[in-house]
Amino acid sequence: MERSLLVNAALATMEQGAGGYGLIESAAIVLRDGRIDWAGPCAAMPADYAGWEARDLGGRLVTPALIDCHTHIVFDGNRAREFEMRLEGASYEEIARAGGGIVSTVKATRAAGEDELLAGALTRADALIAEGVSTIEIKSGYGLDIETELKMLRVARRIAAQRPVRVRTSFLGAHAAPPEFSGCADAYIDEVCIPALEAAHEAGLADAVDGFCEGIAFSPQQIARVFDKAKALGIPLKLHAEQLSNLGGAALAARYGAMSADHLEYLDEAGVAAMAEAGMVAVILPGAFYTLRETQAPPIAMFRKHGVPMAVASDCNPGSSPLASVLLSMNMACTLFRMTPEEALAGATREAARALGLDDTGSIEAGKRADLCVWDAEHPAELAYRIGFNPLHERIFAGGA
Ligand code: DI6
Ligand code: FE
Repeated sequence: MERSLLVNAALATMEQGAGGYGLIESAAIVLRDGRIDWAGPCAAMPADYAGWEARDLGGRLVTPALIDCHTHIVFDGNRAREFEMRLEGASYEEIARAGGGIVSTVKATRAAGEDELLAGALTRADALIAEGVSTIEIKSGYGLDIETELKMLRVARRIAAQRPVRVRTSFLGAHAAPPEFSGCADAYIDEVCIPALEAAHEAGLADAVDGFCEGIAFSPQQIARVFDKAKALGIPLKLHAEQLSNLGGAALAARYGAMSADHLEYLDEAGVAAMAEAGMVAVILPGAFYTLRETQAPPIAMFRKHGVPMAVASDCNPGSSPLASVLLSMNMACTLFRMTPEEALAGATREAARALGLDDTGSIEAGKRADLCVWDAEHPAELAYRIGFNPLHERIFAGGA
């Protein structure tokens, strides 16, 4: 039996309903076989644990480990030239329509060997792990042919075999129409996307299905066809929606019972209400908003009003969010969108877990996985407040180092 007793910690349990951060001063946490056995004030610790050897955390802050619930970290190449073009005045959409954007990453990703792709993805996974991330959601969507979509998902799975981190995959075949299907998005959905989804499911490579519902990508009708197939296969859904315009993507996702809709800058109140009704999570991605110098912020006040939980993630990708930091995403969510540091931390822990359909992580509670961060910080607001500092003292993954 693997067990440990951590004492003299300041906990931010982030437990639902505990109120705020769920702060517990002078706390102890008992870890057993990769799970949290007990957490609470040292003074209230059950006598059964009293004989255990204790490790003193010196009063440090302990939170649930961070969860990055929206990334595209498996890709090859980079898009620095597009960054320059945008600075010279071109828009993200113009670059995409001229054959740059997602399609340029598709070319590089198709050409890369599996080991090469893995090596690149590991550098980004390592950056996330170094700041306390325990679970990373990773999307396909830079293959856009059956073989390369599967290759990306296999690489995503290999990350979890090579590093102490949990990976959840999302099949994102409906990310863009590849050049060979330019102007024939419907044929791409039928001939590539749906067969690739079936193959990914067959190989156990798709924990969820995602899509990009946008003028430069797919219409709600096209996304609905992918969702129909995913539903038939019993795979949970997510959707990139209302990032650059309002096509009713979030409402479509709500009708299909999706776990989350992501981005959402252009969402209106009817869409927020539809998400609330369906019990969805709004995944807030400030890295893309910042990189594209967008001006319309997602409707944070309306999410609060309608009780839609908000997650925060990096959207790490080579085009719209070349950002491998959840801490900076949290800071941006506060500074750019006026989320509170408490919402930002909940968004990168409890609500991120919810956006992935995981009920065994994201808060410090008996029975949850022992995925924790020990920070050189006194108060949890410090995590969103600093820029470019990494206060992580120690990451505990499944009870171990
Ligand atoms: N929205 C995004 O922000 C990323 N994908 C998406 O659907 C961007 C992908 C890229 O530009 O490579
Ligand atoms: Fe994305």
